Amino acid sequence: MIRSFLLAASALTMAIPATAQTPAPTDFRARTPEQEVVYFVLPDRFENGDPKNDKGGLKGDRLSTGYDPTAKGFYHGGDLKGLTQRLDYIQGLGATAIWFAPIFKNKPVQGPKGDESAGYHGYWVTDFTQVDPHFGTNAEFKAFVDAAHARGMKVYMDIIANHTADVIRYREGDAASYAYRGKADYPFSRRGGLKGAAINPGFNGDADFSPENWARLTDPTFAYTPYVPKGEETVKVPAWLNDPIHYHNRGDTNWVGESSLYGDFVGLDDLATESPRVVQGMIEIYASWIERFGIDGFRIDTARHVNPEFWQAFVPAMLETARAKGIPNFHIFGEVATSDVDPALTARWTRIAGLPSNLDMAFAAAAQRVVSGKAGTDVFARLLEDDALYEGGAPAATRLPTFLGNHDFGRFSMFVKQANPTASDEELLARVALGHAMLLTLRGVPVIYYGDEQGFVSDCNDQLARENMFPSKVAVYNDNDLIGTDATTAQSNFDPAHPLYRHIAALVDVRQSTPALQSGLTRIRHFSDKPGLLVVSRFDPKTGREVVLAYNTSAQPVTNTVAIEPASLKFAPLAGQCPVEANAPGSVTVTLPPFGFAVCAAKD
Ligand SMILES: [Ca+2]
Ligand SMILES: [Ca+2]
Ligand SMILES: [Ca+2]
Repeated sequence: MIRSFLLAASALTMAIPATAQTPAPTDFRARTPEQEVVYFVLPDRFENGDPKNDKGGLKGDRLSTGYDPTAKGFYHGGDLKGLTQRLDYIQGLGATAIWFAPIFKNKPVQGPKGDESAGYHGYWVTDFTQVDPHFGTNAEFKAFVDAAHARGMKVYMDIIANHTADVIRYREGDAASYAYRGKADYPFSRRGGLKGAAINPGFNGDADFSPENWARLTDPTFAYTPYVPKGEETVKVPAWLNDPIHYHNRGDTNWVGESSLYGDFVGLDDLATESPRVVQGMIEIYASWIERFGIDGFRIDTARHVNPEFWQAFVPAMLETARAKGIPNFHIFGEVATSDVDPALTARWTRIAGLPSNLDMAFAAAAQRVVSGKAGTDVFARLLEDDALYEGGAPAATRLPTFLGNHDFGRFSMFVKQANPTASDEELLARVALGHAMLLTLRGVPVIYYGDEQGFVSDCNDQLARENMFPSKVAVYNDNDLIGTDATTAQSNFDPAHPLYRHIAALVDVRQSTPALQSGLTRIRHFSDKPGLLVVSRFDPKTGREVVLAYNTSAQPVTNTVAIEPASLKFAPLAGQCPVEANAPGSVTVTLPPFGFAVCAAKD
């Protein structure tokens, strides 16, 4: 079995000739966002550099420490020291920037009795000013950032302003079911609903952002009666976060309408992000990480669950702080989550919230459908045409972080496998490789989800898509059949010889030596409503020279004539099988094997 994997692997790599790589700007600060290739990692699941911090300095069983390496929902021991030790591996893949899940101090364990899990993912913050002891110390974070910078690599922090850990409870109801209480039935002006006593006199609603107005909101009991349980009164840092007045306190979100902005995410305390105190507090928290550590960007969690006006204030403050620190190309990208091919949603949030960029959820959804053969290549054509919707238009779309799968939705290989349950290992490898070829050559900033380059295949989404790179003790991970290797997640998987690692590294070389693939705009050339050929052109931003990109999403060979620029008469193959010359000015014939792709640069 392994033999055929290796044959497929060498075929993949052979398709891409070695290129003379243009050196990246020696000053990494000078690189623009679209010049990066991002590697996204969950520190808990990557490498354990220090077993002494595995329990975060806490004592007791897993419900106290959060540590249980046999359970998918608990800490496994990975940390910043481990991440720092593996920078060679990450850089060897071609990544120029690392985005890591939040490393702020979390509530170690939360959830209803019998259904607890740990903050190993980092999204349950209590102390926004320090590193979680499971991951190390602030000094170890500095060592990590400095080590990355010394290699010319950038560091993107994952941040949250929508909520804190679940600490606040309500006197009414049951913690497992705090139903959402909306503004119509529970206005700010009455205690506990329309029949309640008048409270907060003069408060003009939360769309009046003036400090004078917010000074009149003094009583947080309009919907529920919030309180902080004994022993947790000062658990949040900075201290202002411990006062329930700074939260929405309307119960759990049902993800629709008003509750999408105001509701608690399964209990996570939803901040009143309309309040000028909260805006100022969050600006201070995150400006401090830029100032103290000189990081290079933010990925913003749950961005669409915060009112756009918050981001309109927050984003310029962060960019200004970064500029003052000598970081001119600070990148900010939001999570506007959807599993639909819905670029309008992603684009809308660049317009209403002033977010410079958003994770390209539509790209991931399109890649999952198109490369797995569930949809025609027309889905990608439509996606790319909709680039005009973004604030700043198509040039802004070149800065969207694109991805194939992630820690929430599941891995790309899982979608491919689900759509092709009887596919051979060779076919799965070929489709996954094709997906990565599209990710690394189409417009956007490619984000590689850690482990994809080792052929990891998640069983499902969320916890099941967060396998360990270091030896795992989780049974539901270790029985997975990884793509392109006979290895399992029970062993260490930092193999630079894995066919997908080599495939990605080779494509990154092509991308980094071809400016058209970084910031070039796109012209659609060929697509259909069935699996088959997708062809687009991208253009060198300085010379205007064309690069033709072709992908075959079908299991059959394809040949088609394709319209191109009349000036593009001869081609150099940067990857795959390219035509030598045009048929006539304005026409070329593209031929690709099943699941093949080609990157063809017009030349003199
Ligand atoms: Ca550790
Ligand atoms: Ca919210
Ligand atoms: Ca809560």
